[in-house]
Amino acid sequence: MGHTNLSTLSLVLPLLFFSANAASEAPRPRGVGPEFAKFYKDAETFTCISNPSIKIPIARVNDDFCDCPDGSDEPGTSACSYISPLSPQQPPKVRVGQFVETLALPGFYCKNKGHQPGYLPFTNVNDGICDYELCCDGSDEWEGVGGVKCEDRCAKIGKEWRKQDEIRQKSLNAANQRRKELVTEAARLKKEVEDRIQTLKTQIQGQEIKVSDLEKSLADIERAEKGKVVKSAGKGGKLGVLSSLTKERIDELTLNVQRIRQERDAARSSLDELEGIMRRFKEEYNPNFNDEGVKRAVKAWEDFAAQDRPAPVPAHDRDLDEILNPESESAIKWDDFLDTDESDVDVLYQFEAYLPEPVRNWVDAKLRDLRIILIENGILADPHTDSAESKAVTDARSQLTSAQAELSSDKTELTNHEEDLAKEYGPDDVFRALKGQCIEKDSGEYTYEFCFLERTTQKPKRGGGNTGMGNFVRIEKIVVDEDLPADGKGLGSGERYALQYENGQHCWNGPNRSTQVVLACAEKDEIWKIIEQEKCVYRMEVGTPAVCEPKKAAQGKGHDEL
Ligand code: MAN
Repeated sequence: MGHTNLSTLSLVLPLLFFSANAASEAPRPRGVGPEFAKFYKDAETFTCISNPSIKIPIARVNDDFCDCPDGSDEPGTSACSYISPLSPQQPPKVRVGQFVETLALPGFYCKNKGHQPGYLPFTNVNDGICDYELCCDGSDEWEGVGGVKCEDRCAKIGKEWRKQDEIRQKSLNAANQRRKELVTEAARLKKEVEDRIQTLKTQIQGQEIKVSDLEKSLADIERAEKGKVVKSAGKGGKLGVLSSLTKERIDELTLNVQRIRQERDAARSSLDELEGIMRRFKEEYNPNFNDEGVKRAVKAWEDFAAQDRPAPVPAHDRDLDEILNPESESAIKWDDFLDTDESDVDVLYQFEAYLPEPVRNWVDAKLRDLRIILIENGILADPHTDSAESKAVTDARSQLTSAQAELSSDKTELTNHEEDLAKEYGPDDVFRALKGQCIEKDSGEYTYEFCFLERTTQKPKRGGGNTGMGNFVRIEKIVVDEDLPADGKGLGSGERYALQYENGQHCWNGPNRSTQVVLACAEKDEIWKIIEQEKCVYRMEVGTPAVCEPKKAAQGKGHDEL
């Protein structure tokens, strides 16, 4: 009994409780249930229940002849059994304009003392068969048709039924208890999601502020960096460029002066040598030879020597020595200009150093701002345009990037949780507690697996890959009408929850596999049956406490409608 479809089984016996005042009422005609007694009170006349205009003498009640169109004058015989039975589940089919009468009574009332009273279809009254299932007291065969005599078996049947009912009730209670636990667990899981959403929302608020602070901080650092001067020659402001160019030019000129001085010294020594030669020539030649060429040469030399030419000034040479000596006092200290952290503007505004500290700070800040404005407006060169990003900027950027990544991952998680909260999780959200839980059953060549709200799978027993039979898409409510098997492991009749799984593995020459999982109340999660309704379209029948309905089950033992 442990795995019985409990809510359905509780409706198997169409039994009624005795009404509290049944014993005090006057005796009723045969086959009349206590709730219809009031229609049979008049000692003279009977009024057809559904057709009050038709009245008959009381003697024609149960005279085995059908007088009333609703059969209410024959509660204890089968005389009116040809009339459509009163069935709340299957109302009579009525064609437009056609009046089809239905029975006013649910059937022949069996008192079934010692067990539960019940109604038997009128066709079964006096048909020569003891219908112990519905009429354990045998009162349906009161006429003894064909000599049949039905003993009263209610004591035995009632005892057995009560025993079974106790087991059933225990199982039902256990199922309901399990369902309660599932609902509690589902609520806890839902609360967890809600709490996480709250945490994420607060976290996201904080992260948004953090990101905007870091964005601002990065912009500030980038801006401040623009105000700094680059050390390398030629890249700074205009003064830096000028210094660099000047140094190059002066180095070049110095080299040339050195070279020209060497050439001058060489020329000077050649001239001295030639003058010496000429002097000796003049002193040593013989004027008596009267050589015209020699005379002309001596004359030219005398003229040359007589010319007034400036003598070298030693002071000029000293000046040149000074200029060419990089170690001299007056040499320019290029490193002071080129190898400095200070910007052009800093250099220009060294006067700050003479100011009192607060004023100096103020002036410094203003000057930095001014420099930034000048850079941003293209008046001063931006020293950083073609240099690598500074560590401060890189660090600020990486902090910003990781804060942005955190924010975006939290936002994604929040969206997922919010979508989850909006999802359908069945009555009392109960399936939330079962999501992802799987059960299996062997059937034919395969083991079938069903996972709540996730997927269904076909696993070949003789090896090979699994086949996806669909992924969960939605919860549906469907009406089923099936005979309940003796062990109760089936759907029975009524509204049932069904989980629809679609888009499984594609079926060769067919659709993508899909599964409808129909659920009915049971004490434990269990696959009862798997059918391939058409090629690659499957149906599973599954028992689970998740779909038990405590209220209905507690009323349990009768037709709800009576
Ligand atoms: C496999 C199984 C069957 C299905 C066929 C269709 O054998 O999935 O259930 O009918 O493929 O080719």
